Amino acid sequence: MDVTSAPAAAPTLGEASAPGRLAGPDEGIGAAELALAARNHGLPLEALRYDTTPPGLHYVLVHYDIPVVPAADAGEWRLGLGGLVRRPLRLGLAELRARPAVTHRVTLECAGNGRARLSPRPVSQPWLVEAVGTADWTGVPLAALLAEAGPADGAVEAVFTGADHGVERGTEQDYRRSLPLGHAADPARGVLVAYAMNGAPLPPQHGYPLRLVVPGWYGMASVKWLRDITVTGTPFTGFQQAVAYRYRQAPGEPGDPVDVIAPRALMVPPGFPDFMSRVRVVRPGPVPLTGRAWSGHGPVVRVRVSADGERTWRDAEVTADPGHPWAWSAWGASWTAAPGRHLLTVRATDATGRTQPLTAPWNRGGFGNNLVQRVEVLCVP
Ligand SMILES: Nc1nc2c(c(=O)[nH]1)N[C@H]1C(S)=C(S)[C@@H](COP(=O)(O)O)O[C@H]1N2
Ligand SMILES: [Mo]
Repeated sequence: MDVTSAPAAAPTLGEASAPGRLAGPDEGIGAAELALAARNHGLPLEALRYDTTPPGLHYVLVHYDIPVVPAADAGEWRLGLGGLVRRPLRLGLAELRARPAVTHRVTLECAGNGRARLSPRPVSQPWLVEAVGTADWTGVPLAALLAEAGPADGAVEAVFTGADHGVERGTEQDYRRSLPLGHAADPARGVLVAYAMNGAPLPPQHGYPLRLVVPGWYGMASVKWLRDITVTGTPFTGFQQAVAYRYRQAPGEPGDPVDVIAPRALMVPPGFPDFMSRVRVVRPGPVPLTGRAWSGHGPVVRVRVSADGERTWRDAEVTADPGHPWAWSAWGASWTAAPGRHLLTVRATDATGRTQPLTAPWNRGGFGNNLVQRVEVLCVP
């Protein structure tokens, strides 16, 4: 008798896979969320000082495992571009590098940024506000590759497949997302097939050896470890497009797609922190307030700061760099601290008039929560 034979009911992937859920009223961050938070790190807010984020300080979000691609094997990597095209392509890194290269400075932000502050809290990667970073991404314009391949009649989307594989809410999958062809093939949208970050090969966690970078859209669109682009005649309905990354109030709704980044300003926390509470300590007198602000809808035209719990506001100076339309802008304001407890708030408004809300916008996935940032400061003589 074979004692190792399977029991009557074979296990299903669903058993390995946690359903999407909301935390209970008093439920703190649990071990599963901690496990995600320990893998996927944010930008330490003091690193907002850098125009471009050093790679180790840029936020990281990975749904499954980081594929291990030794540099010695990267020469074997092939990017396929097929489907509804007249001339399918299969390109190695050397062939991509031989094409005209462009560099775009792009601010990436995770759509789940702000999720951990929601109530009830969607149980997932528990970002506070730090899921952001800005880098100089170098590669080949996606529009140029698509023009080379020549989309055939009836082509509507380009679907991007990463080399990472996992299971999510019971669905086994390669990480995959799409863009409308009109977006993907438009050189003005700046979508890149990137092989370098800040002038060096992509680090493993950011997609080595190849990734997509979609300026102005939340990070989920920028598929890492890119191995395949398929042009299709129907809109993509895969998990990361039609199930995840939708703005929904209730589970059954189709929801609206999560796409363009909503405006947000963040400040470099002033003074110095308490180790555990992270409360900021400053001395009485002038305290410079600085930070960054961005929006995928257009340039940030106004940043306002309040130092009195949002009773009064004043304008910060915003310095946009017209040479980098997809990167965050710097802002600065001065504040004179007096002994006592203070609440600092910062709020961005973009050229379309979109502004950050004073109460958190809630949805089931915890996406796009661009609530104003509030920083508690203790001023001690
Ligand atoms: N292949 C693949 N691409 C991916 C992901 C992933 O899990 N697998 N995560 C996406 C998400 S949700 C975000 S926010 C960004 C994060 O990019 P970064 O880690 O380089 O900051 O990558 C996106 N691209
Ligand atoms: Mo994300």
